[in-house]
Amino acid sequence: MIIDILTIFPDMVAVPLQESIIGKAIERKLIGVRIVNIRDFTSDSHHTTDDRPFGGGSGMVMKPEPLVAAIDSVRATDPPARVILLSPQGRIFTQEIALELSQLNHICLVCGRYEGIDERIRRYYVDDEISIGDYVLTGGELPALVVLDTVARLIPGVLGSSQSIEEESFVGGLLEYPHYTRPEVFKGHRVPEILLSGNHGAIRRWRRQQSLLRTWQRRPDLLKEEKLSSEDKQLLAEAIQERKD
Ligand code: 9D3
Repeated sequence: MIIDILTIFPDMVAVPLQESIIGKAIERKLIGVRIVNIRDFTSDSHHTTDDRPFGGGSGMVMKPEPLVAAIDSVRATDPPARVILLSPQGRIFTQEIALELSQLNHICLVCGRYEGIDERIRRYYVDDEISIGDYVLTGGELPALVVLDTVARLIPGVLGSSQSIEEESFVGGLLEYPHYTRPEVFKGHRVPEILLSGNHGAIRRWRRQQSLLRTWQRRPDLLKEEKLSSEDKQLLAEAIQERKD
């Protein structure tokens, strides 16, 4: 999969991509990431990427010409790309959308800046528009990294193979159970005794119960009655009664 990032702040996205799992995936050519500086597509001596809004008002608008030249430059490369604008007006990004994007061979992430881009670009050059949530950022660069990170880890080989099986169960699934590692006693706080018991059946039940309880407490919107088995319902009822948290 090729992922292009179009931005006027290439330094803002470059370094995070060198690190950790994504850095490894790029090294191993499991994904190809190209950072395209929109400013390289300006033709005036000041390398202008913004201009004042028609009709007046405060703030600036991204000029169409450099943006379109940058989009055309990636459109010219195979395979055909889905051009995605990161914008507060987009559909809210979810794991399901990440799964959808991970099936594509080429995506082009356009990072908006200033008050936004000229509307004609959105209408005639953009295929899809994504927001990462209802809060105000300064531009689309961090959202582009969020989308890239989420999509890349779904590409076969990017994560260890064991994780892919767990993946399916996340979408609309439960929150994780609590994790513990050594030492057994940390500043006087003990690890739950059951995790040291060696009783794997009991441990599996306890973890499932903790997942159910946490989801019920923190994210009741994720708890779909019809998705719970009768054993789940029993475990949850018991946890609620015993305040097992
Ligand atoms: C003062 C400007 N805004 C009125 C509330 C409009 C506005 C324009 C541009 C607000 C933010 C931005 C910059 N943000 C993004 O480009 C952006 C974004 C975001 O702010 N939140 C969540 N997802 C995204 S994706 C791109």
